[in-house]
Amino acid sequence: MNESTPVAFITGATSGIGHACAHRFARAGWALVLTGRRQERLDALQATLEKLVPVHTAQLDVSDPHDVAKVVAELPEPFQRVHALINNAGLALGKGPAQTADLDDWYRMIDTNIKGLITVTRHLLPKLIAAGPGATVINLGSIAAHTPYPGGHVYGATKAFVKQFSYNLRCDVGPKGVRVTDLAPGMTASEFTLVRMKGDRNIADSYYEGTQPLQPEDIAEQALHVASLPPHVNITLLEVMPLCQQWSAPTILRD
Ligand code: NDP
Ligand code: 8X3
Repeated sequence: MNESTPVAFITGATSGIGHACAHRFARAGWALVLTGRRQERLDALQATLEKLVPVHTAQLDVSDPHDVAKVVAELPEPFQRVHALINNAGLALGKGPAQTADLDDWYRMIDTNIKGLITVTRHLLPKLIAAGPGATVINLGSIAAHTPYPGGHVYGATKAFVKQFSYNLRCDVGPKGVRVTDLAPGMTASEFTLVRMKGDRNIADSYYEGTQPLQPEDIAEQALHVASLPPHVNITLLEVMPLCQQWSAPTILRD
């Protein structure tokens, strides 16, 4: 692998936005570290994308700190110069009211969207700083970070964390040449709703009916753009919504 080939480390590359980022960055010539829990999907990605660029895959549950430490420590030498970290692994679980929510769902969202994201970030920061200037951390936020909705409770709160963490992180690593972006999509057609609705395909499919949601490729295009800008340009927050969606207006709450 050429010394100057940039490396992108993507979490949650097995589906949706992470999967689209893997394809888009490969087409742009980036070498890839692709991670996720589903090994068979990592294998399929490797078989396809290795035809274009060097690819290293690692099964990784971001909520397991030991797993994260091991995967980063065992990165093969050419993949250690990480120029872009795409902190994409994340999920929502449940959309019922807070008072009946499953606490285990809440803990899993926090363990994945917050604890997982900060753990991966902390382990990779020295490598990003070494690869800079112009290295980039792209954290997948959401419009849910600032738009409350019924059933949004902990999911929206985890994404508010992602936004503030991104801003604070930039204060520390910016002077070291590392950019940080909160990439915040609205409704994007992926496995997100299927996961949120615990595998209920009828609800998941009907969610997008009669709408034109963003596609994961739309967000991947933005991620590549953010990571490819001149090193002195830092997109701090990039919110992207489908034209059919809007932030909710204040509404009357009724029991
Ligand atoms: P998908 O469900 O399609 O993909 C989620 C990815 O995250 C999968 O690859 C999954 O891989 C991975 N993942 C989940 N939990 C873990 C874990 N514990 N460890 C490692 N990987 C994990 O959803 P999206 O592509 O839509 O979601 C990607 C990101 O975008 C998330 O952070 C989400 O919150 C955010 N987002 C999504 C929006 C949408 O409308 N879809 C809108 C705004 C933000 P595997 O199961 O193999 O581990
Ligand atoms: C996902 C977007 O609006 O479904 O982050 O919460 S939303």
